[in-house]
Amino acid sequence: MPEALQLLRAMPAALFRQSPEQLARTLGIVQYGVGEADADLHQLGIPVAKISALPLNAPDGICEIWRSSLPIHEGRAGDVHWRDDGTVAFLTWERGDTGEAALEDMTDAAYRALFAAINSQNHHLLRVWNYIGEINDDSAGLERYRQFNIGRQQAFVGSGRSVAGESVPAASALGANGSTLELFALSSRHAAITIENPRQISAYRYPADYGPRAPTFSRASLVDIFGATLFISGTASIVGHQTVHQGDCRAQTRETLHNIQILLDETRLRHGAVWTLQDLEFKVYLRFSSDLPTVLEEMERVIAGPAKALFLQADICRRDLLVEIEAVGLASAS
Ligand code: 3EB
Repeated sequence: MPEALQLLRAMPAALFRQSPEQLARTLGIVQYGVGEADADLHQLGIPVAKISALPLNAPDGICEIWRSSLPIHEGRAGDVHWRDDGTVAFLTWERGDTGEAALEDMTDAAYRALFAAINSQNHHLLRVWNYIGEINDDSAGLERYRQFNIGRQQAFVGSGRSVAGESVPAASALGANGSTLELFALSSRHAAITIENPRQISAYRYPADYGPRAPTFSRASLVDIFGATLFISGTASIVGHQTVHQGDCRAQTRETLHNIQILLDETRLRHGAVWTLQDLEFKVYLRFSSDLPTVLEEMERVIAGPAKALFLQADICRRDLLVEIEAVGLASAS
């Protein structure tokens, strides 16, 4: 009986102590921060996404490990490296030296490569994580997050994909160091159901105030990976399309968790899949690491207990956002 998809966290050094059997069942690794094990991790032959967002309280870096219980196949196409267990795949875009390429073109190329890899497996795109160097900086008169949105939407359209509604993946888009783009994703043999938040305008319908092309992501995606599995997009203190509680990190955290609770309510009411805030695996991005105690306190209060969470320092795509929270609801292993 195959078990559900697993998500583990470990120090980079611990990855070398995995048994061959554990390595053989590892779909992909995400390494946050920079640590001594950096170069070596690639020797494991597993797709590794190196994300420069800094983990708080983990000076040596921290890794996320996506693990399966089924035999795994490995693949490469262009700059995309993936591992697939027949139901779900972890994919990374591994273009190292992107030199002087404009962000819009780099994003377009990355997404086209991702789509080509996914199409070759007859998979559906479930969830994308995007980390954009200097995300809030302007160049050529346009904020880099907005340039990214142009390139992303262009790749969807150019690849014959819809930029609104059911097939749009869940996503996060955060800042990173340098001028590059770091990207990893999950895809599946099964199509996902997308979930929108009735308190928020769908991001793919945001007005032009937020850039010439709307962001192409859904608020959450729900898919059957040996049990219902929920991917909640990066969620922020946004109501309608507007940021609320500017300058107040505690209130932004509360509003964000409320938005996540609404997504859980929608998931339960429309699709009968039940998670509580206590069940979720969170990833929390803080613009200022000094806000950590405030965010921790507010999360514990709202969640009524300790959250399973990884905290990272990263810039957030709107300058007025201080915190963004994403989550995964895993299927309970039976
Ligand atoms: C928001 O709700 C906050 O561009 O892929 C959250 C998740 C955000 C994903 C993306 C952006 C993205 O608009 C920002």
